[in-house]
Amino acid sequence: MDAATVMARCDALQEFTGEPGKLTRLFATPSLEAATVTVEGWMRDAGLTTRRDAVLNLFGRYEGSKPDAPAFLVGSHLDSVPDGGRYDGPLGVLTALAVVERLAARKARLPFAIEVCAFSDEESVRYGTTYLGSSALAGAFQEAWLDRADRDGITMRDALRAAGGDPDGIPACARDAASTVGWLELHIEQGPSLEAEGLPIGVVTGIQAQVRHSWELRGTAGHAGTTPMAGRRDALSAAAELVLAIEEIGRSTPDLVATVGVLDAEPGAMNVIPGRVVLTSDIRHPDDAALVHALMAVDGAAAAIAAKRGVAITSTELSGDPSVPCDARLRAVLADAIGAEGFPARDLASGAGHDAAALARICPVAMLFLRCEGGISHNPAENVDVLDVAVALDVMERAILDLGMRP
Ligand code: HGY
Ligand code: MN
Ligand code: MN
Repeated sequence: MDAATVMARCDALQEFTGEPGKLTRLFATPSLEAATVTVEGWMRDAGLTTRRDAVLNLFGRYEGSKPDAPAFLVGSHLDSVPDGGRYDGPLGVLTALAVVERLAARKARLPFAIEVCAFSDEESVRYGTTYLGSSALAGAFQEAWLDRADRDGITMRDALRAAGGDPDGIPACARDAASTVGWLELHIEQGPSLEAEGLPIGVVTGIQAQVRHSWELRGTAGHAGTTPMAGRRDALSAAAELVLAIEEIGRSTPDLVATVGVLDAEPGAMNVIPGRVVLTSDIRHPDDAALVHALMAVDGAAAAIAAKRGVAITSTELSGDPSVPCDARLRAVLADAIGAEGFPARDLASGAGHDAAALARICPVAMLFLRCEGGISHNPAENVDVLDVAVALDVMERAILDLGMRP
């Protein structure tokens, strides 16, 4: 399969969305199921043996030279952020499938099987759990996640059942390390470096640490017209101060990024002083200790705002993922493949989280980044060049063949 087909398939998956006119494909929804079924059809057309697991992940297996050989995993995720781009996730799944098709066409006999993985949730939009699909595969799924409710009050357990998953079957999703050779994912860079240097592709050195919290601010609701300004316990004004404090800690701490992406004020009427606010924080740093230090600074800022304003501020950790280094041997194989294709092997750290962070629990992981236009992602303007996708296919095919030859 060539790069143009990969691009056309990314376009085709656009139609599967929960928000007409935008790409919003969330965990355990009809749009995700439709996209997954479509990819499964492409896998079967390519001669792969397919299966689904209890958390709706899809796998397509290409056998190695020996039956029941351990598998090298390649792929990415099919879910998206709200109003997202068409390449974040699907490009990794479809380039993986294209490479396996090429290997099958050349009747490559590898000492390992290859499993193309299409994970059902990496973005964590619906339930706030990072790497849900790959965590189940890595045996790191937390049963408590099943009790989490989405914005409509639907628990993950109920949503999973309704979508054809099996909450009771999740422990059986776990793969053991002995049957897993490694993980390779192609993903758009979601940043400006490769484009700035005129390079189509890069090798990921590692994934930075990230911690996400939900914050609740409780003040006193009141009448906007009759309540004097002095003495108000306005939860939204307190939240505004906390948002700016988090931003300032992000700005003043080298290499730290800090984002408040969601904020809901209650009761949400123009003439009522907000009594309650819930907001989220997403804070990341390449160094685990530096991240812990930054989180302490945020807690300190929250405590000071609470004391000054008489607003109760509490936080709940939603997810915490340590930094993850990519495997040195796999990185070297990828760098050799990029060099053989005539490009310098540029190393890049990943500011974004990826399924590799979960899979590193059971196998060596590696990632390739692909240049993306303007470094734009999590945005419908997300775009890649078909020529770069062609380079990626050649690099991935060469790397997997090389791995098949190396002991
Ligand atoms: O949030 C991230 O870094 C990824 O896009 N899930
Ligand atoms: Mn992604
Ligand atoms: Mn993403």
